[in-house]
Amino acid sequence: MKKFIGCLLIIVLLLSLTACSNQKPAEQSKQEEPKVAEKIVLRIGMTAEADSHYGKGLLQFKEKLEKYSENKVAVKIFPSSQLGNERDLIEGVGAGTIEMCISSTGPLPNFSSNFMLFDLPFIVTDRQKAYQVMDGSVGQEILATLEPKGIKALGFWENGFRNITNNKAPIVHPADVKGMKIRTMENPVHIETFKLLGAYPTPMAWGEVFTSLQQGTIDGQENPLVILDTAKVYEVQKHVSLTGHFYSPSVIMINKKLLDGFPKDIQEAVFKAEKEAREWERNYSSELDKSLVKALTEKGMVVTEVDKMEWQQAVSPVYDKYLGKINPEYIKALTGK
Ligand code: EAX
Repeated sequence: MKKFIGCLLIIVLLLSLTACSNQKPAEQSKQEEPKVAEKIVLRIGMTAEADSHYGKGLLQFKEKLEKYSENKVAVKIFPSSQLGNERDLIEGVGAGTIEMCISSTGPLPNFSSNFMLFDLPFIVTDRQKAYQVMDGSVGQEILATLEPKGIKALGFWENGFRNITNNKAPIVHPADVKGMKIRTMENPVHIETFKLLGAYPTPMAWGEVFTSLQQGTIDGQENPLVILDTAKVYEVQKHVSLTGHFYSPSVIMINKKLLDGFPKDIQEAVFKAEKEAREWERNYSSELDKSLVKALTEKGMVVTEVDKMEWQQAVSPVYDKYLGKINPEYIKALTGK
């Protein structure tokens, strides 16, 4: 019996020893692993100001993404062209020198001509309809055309309906812009539209516009009311006419390779945060248009109402030149025609 118990003890001892030696390497390799994965830092550049609709929308994106990723991602927002103008930002995101940006669609036809759909004057009259098309298959198809440039475009946000400002006199009729030097975005359809009206369109990056207006090298420019307010355009421009001639969406983008390399849960967090922030930003932007007429008047601007039908007729020949260059299915989705 004693012998038997002795043998049993030895077996138990041996078994526990092998168990120990089995555990050891596992424990060792655990210790060698890096303790916490490095935090992902996403810098987002934009030309608009921190307190603009983009800026406030990006704050939503930041808060949500940091939360959904359980703080594995940190978002850093760079407003006021700090990381460059819109063309530089888009190029930078494609090349991977900047992780993310938000840009108006203005310069995007230089990267993919499909974006010209939104540039035709008065093509968007109802923003809800525009949101539907942008979030639907047409919009997603257009966004995907940036992928060969190394860019994953996450969604369309809103810049807004653009209105003409100038320092000379109230612009009421299309003929009033004749001979005026008007800054436009670097966009072929926009340039053509102002040429047609007899103005001298001056394409220029946003970061140079304030000084150019101040020094009088240009007479006017065009932008949504929120930009006039947040970039303090009212300090250098007296008149704004509510032409709403172009609808200006914006696109939030991320370097594609970077996104593709993220673990699934981080990718999901990016998509979820973007979608929610997009909805927030659009709501905020559309609400703003109502209150800003009063705010800008109080800041010294003279706000002029115009007959939009008259403007629409005056710029309609632009369609003859560009309709053939835009997918007719896209036009149909947006206008029903
Ligand atoms: O993206 O360049 C422009 O006029 C844009 O509307 C502005 O920077 C916001």
